[in-house]
Amino acid sequence: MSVIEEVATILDRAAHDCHEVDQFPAGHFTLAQAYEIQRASIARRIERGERMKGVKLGFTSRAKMIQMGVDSLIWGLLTDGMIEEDGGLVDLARYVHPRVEPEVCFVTRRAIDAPLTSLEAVDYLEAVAPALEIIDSRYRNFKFDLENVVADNCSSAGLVVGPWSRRFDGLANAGVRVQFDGRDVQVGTTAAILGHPLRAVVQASRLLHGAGMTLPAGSLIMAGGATAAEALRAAAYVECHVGSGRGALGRVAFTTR
Ligand code: OOG
Ligand code: MG
Repeated sequence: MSVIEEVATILDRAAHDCHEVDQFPAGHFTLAQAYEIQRASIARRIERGERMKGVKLGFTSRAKMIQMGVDSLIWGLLTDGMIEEDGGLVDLARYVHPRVEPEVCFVTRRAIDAPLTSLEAVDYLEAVAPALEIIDSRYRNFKFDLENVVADNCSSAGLVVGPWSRRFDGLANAGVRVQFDGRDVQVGTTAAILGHPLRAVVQASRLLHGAGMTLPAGSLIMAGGATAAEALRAAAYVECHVGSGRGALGRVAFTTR
């Protein structure tokens, strides 16, 4: 078996059965192979009936880079099997050691098949929403280096998307607040995401182009965590507000059990 298939099988099984595995030793695979492993593990999910839903970016904010000790932009693939309902109940038994982070999610209006500029990006988008990403590294103690986290599909596990709107103007420097049971656990701003969350769309378009992939219309693009991630615990009401006042993007929430 190739290293791609070997690692993809181990990581897919860990995600599917909710157990931790050791990081692979440095040099076990290259960064380019890590992206191949990511695709091979997604292929297994597709074989089980899941559908491609879009892409996510990782380490688009300093807060995330510092928390995890990785300072390169990364990207992963999203499937419908990862979607949790806004306002719903999230069963932590589906996860290994989940954390939550505040994000902004876009849905595309046109297929993205070429690198876009910031000016063009909005034309390709249908809507934007406040979102919460539930990340869940399959590696022991949530510890990894760049190659390992990419192979593990950038810790992708769950996502909760709030109400869609076309308030792209309100995105530049909107306050971001994550609360557990009404108490702030993380606060930040959307400006922490590459200076402006629309830059995440630009970056996604470049990365997709580099990988020879087209993102179909109707796909999600998760822009990356604006603050450090927070460990989830059972029986918590988790809420995220993005923006305030009339231009606010709104809120998204779930309860854990
Ligand atoms: C890797 C995923 C990073 C983000 O938004 O920066 C990510 C991790 O932190 O486990 O999703
Ligand atoms: Mg994220």
